[in-house]
Amino acid sequence: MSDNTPWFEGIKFPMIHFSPEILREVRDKFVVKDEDTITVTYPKSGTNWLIEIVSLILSKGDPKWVQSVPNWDRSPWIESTGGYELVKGQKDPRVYTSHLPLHLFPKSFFSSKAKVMIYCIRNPRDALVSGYFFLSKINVTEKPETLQQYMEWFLQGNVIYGSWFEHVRGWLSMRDMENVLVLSYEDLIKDTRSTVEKICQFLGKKLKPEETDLVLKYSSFQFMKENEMSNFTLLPHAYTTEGFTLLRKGTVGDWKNHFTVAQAEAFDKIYQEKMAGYPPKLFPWE
Ligand code: PPS
Repeated sequence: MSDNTPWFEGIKFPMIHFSPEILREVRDKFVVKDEDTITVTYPKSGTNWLIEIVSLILSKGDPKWVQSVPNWDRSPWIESTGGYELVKGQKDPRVYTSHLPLHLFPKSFFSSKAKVMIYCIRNPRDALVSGYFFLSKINVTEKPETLQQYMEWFLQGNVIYGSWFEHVRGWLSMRDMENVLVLSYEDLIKDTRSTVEKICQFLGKKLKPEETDLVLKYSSFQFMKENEMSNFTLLPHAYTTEGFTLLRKGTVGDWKNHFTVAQAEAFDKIYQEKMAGYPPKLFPWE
């Protein structure tokens, strides 16, 4: 399976819908426009939740859009072959998504201040556990056989989209820019309303309290889990295996149910080394 894996600039990508040619074109030729709204995350950090929230903010809480159009069409992944075509065909203002690390992101983004980007981080331990269960049941890259094996790959950056540490370090270097809003999955869970209000303010959208209520209702874990436009059940069956689910648990700290003490210690050691120098309060996890 790994033989079909597309690699670009030393980073591994999913086997389906990705090619080095498109990745190069996206980085070098795609023109980000001032009106674009872009959601960027390392995989398994709340991407689809944010897509749902942004979609619902744009429709002022009206669920028609999120209940009739798949999330990957509402906010396509720019770096995928299909997503790239969709984004190029979108009417302004465009809304799209990316998991790209900073150095592979469209270069044109960096030449203007007017675009808006939301970058969402998540405790890498939870992103790891989420990724382990997800990738064990989807045929897009090598399937990990055990959590230990996936942890080794994750810590080496030998996973799709590369190292969590490099991704987060790269994008956090943009955190003081006015056009970049850094959020966390943990804050979204802890105080969803305040975080949604923060996003509205950042996007310059004024919602009435009852419209915000609707955003919260239709982007909730339960509604998303049941919405086939948002829960990935529309993926072709050939891509997935029994038990596959995007909305698995939706909680903070699930890693504690899966890491052994030795794994937690080994992870911590590498985390401390790789994330040295950041103010501890920047991250809403220990
Ligand atoms: S992907 O495949 O990389 O795009 O996945 P991504 O959407 O980034 O992350 C999937 C995890 O986000 C959780 N999720 C939610 N949590 C709470 N509320 C809502 N509404 C929600 N939507 C998605 C999802 O359950 C995955 O986390 P885990 O820990 O696996 O449950």
